[in-house]
Amino acid sequence: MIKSAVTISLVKEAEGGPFVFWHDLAAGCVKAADLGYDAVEVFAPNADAIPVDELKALTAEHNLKVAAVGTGGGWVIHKWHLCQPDAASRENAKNFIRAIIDAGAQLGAPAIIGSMQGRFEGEVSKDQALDWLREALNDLGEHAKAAGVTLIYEPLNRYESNLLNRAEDAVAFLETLETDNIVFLADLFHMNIEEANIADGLRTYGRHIGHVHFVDSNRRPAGCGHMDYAPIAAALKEVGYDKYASAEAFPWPDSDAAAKATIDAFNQHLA
Ligand SMILES: [Mn+2]
Repeated sequence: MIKSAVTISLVKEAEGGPFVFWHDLAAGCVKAADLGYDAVEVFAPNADAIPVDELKALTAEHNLKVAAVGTGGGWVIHKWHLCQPDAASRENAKNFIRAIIDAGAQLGAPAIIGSMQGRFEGEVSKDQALDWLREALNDLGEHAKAAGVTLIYEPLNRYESNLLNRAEDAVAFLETLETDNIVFLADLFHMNIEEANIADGLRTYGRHIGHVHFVDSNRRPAGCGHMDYAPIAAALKEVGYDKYASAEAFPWPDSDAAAKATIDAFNQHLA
């Protein structure tokens, strides 16, 4: 059975971004539980800002899980990523992600590498960037495995990264990794831009899908754009997907309405 989750961002610098609830874990957990969500996905500025004990207490009180933790604060706040030309920035990016993997693992939550993958530009060739990404995912994937969690890699659309935009390319890249602990995040907003057919893209990811960002074509909450969810739901069932569909969407028209719209769409299509 697919499980529902909703995002809570604690990152001031990310305001305006596609997260449903903002700045208040306790309030977000109350609302998530009231609407019947199974879990929350937490985006924090860094590992130390993930209040592990508080989150354990809140999720226990409200019968929620932590679906995943984001790592994009390293990019949003520090402009670090895994493919920067200087080794020190790449190392900062890896250390930043490693610490979030460890914090998430204490909550049973895998970390997501999205914007921290970076891009190739200037003096860095695509092959060089992919080599650095491969090395980082092998290292961080094994680190996550030792901590008892998977590591989630999120292919992004062309306006956010020029590394691996499509399912076919991402799966081919996965086959070159040494670690077996990387799973894909199928973000329906990114896939709507890049895939010829979203359902086919989900079948290409197949059993490697470890997380879904459940969102509409315009990054508004599911049901507020022109996404056709019936074939998407059929493809997810076909590949046996049974993890989280998480609302990573703009808080449109506001946080509460976005959370309600998403859980309604989840119950209609994925439950
Ligand atoms: Mn996403």
